[in-house]
Amino acid sequence: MLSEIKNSLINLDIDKTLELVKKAIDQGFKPLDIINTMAEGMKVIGDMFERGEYFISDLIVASEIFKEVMKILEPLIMKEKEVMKPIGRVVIGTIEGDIHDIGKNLVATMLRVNGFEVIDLGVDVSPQKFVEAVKQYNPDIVGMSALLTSTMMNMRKVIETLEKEGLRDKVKVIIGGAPITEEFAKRIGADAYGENAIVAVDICKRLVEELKGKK
Ligand code: B12
Repeated sequence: MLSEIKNSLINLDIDKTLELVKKAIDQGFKPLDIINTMAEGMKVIGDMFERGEYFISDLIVASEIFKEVMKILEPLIMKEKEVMKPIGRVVIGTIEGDIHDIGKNLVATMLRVNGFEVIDLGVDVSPQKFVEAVKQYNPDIVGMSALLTSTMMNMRKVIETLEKEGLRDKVKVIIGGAPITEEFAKRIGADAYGENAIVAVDICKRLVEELKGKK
């Protein structure tokens, strides 16, 4: 069933993908497993784009399908959310020059489900906008997403701007996105790298604890 979902996404067949996702839910498949399958499919589509087998218009269709599927899955995931005092506050956004938001949205959803308050600044977020949000919302964590090798260096600019404004010690910084690595995170002075939305939750919990320890 999951491989059928992946294939119908790769074939850019929206009707079939939505039908299969609904069927999978009825059959008891976990929303998170469906999301992981969809993410694998997106990777294949990206590779096909790189090989010239798919065009930008195909990527747009694929992301629309992903978003439609998330409209079905998100309420199911949110239902599992426990009512509790927020564990911490996260300001998140896709870095300047970059409009990819599927992964960033997934991270925001998983954090919310797990008790974080999330302020989502959207896409193409400038260093100044990140800094203004830190001043306005006083978050524990700043999360940044980048999908392009040409934009990932803008993450360093955000960290530098936070330093200049004297805000760097007040927040923890976590970064992620397909081209990002642990090594890159260290190099630009981020506190953590999260490979996917699931591990991001545990890392953010740890970062909040570390921040509390400092206060
Ligand atoms: C869909 C897509 C698009 C869509 C985006 C729609 C949208 N609303 O997001 C559209 C069509 C708009 C698009 C445009 C472009 N794209 Co594009 N796109 C993709 C594609 C196929 C999938 C991305 C995706 O959604 N993946 C699914 C999600 C779930 O995975 P994810 O984003 O990696 O996120 C997970 C983790 O990385 C992590 N994560 C992500 N963010 C964060 C943040 C934090 C804090 C943490 C902890 C974790 C985390 O957790 C997520 C969930 O587990 C990728 C291929 C790929 N392999 O990534 C190319 C890809 C990223 N795109 C690429 C390119 C080149 C472009 C364009 C420049 C094309 C063009 N010529 O115009 C433009 C750029 C526009 C811009 N300025 O941003 C290249 C980048 C190459 C490079 N090395 O830089 C890729 C890799 C395709 C390829 N193989 O060539 N694209």
